[in-house]
Amino acid sequence: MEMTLRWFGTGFDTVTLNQIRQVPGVKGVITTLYDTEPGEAWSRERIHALKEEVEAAGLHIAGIESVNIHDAIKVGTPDREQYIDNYIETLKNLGEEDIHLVCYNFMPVFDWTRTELARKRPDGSTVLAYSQAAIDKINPEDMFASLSKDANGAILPGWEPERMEKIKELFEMYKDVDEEKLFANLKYFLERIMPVCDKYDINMAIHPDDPAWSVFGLPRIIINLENIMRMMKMVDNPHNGVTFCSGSYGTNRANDLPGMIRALKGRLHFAHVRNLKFNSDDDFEESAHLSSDGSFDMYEIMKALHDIDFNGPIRPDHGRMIWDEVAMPGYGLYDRALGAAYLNGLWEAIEKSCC
Ligand SMILES: [Mn+2]
Repeated sequence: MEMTLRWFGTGFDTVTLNQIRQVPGVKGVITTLYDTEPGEAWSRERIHALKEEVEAAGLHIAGIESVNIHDAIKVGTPDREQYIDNYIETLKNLGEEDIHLVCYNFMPVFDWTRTELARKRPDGSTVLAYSQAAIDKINPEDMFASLSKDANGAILPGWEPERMEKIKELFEMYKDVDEEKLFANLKYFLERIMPVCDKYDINMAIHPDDPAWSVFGLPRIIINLENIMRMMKMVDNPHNGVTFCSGSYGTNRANDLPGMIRALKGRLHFAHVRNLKFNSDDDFEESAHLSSDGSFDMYEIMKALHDIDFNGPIRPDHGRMIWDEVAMPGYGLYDRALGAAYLNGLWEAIEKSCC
C-alpha cells in the first residue's frame, strides 16, 4: 500500500503540500480540480499544471478524488451522452498525464450526509456526526443551511452552494429513479468508459454511499457486499473496481469490514481508512483513527488489506478537529497526520509479524 493524504488544491485547502510532505511516510496526494463542474471535460493543460505543482513540492499524484458524475448520467436523461463523452475526454487526458486511479460516487442529490459538522467530544475535539433522529426531523432543503454554518467557511465537497440552490429541481429529476434504474444507469456509464480505461490502464474506484442506506427516500446502491458484487459482475472488467471506505461501509453495522475487503481482492483499488464511534445503531460520530477510540478494529481492517496484497493508495479519512486548527470539517492536517502515522505503524507491525 501507499500512504497518501487528500489535498483539495491551492486556494481551496488550508493544508499545504509542504506540510503534507512532512507527514512521515506520505509521498503521494489524492487530489482533484476542485473548481470544475460535474460534466465538464478536464483539459490536459490543467491536469499537467496540477501535476507539476504537486511534483515541485516533492510529492506525486497517486489518484484523483473525485471526477464527479453529472446528474444526467445518474438519472439517465438523453443529454447524458455529451456528459459521458466529456468524462471519457477527462479520463484520456488523465491517462496521458500518467494518472491511473479515479474515485467517483453514484449518489443521487446528496454526497455524504452528516447532521453535525462539529459535535464536541469529551476531550474537546470536534467531529462530524450523524443522527437518524435529526435527519427524520429535517427538511432536505434545509440541510445545506444547517450544515454550512459549521463549515469554517469551506466549500464542502458535494455540497457546493450553487448545487444546493437547485435542490428542489434535483429532487424532481430523481423522482422516477429507483435502485434498479440507478444500477442500469451505472452499468450504461461503466460500459461506455471501460474502453478508455483499458487503453490507459485507469482504475475506476466507486466510493460507497454514506451513510450506507437510503436517506430522504433517495435510492442508494453502493452500500454492501452483495450490491458491490452485482456492480462488478454487471461490467466484469478489473478496471471497474471500488474504493473501500471503512467509515462509509461501517455506518451499517451489518457490514463485516475485514470480510468485505477479503472478498474484493483484485478489484479494491483505493482505501479510505477511518474509525467511527457508535452511540447507538443510528447515531454515530467520527473518532480518532485508533481502535480504542471508536467501534472498529483497525488492526483487523489493515490486516485484511495486507492479506489481499493491497498495493494501491490508502488514505486516512476524516480527522477530528484538534489543537485549535481551523479547516474544512474532517480535513484538518493534525488528526489526519496522526491517523497516517498510526495506520503506517499498524502496517509495519503486520508486515514484520506475518511472513
Ligand atoms: Mn471515504
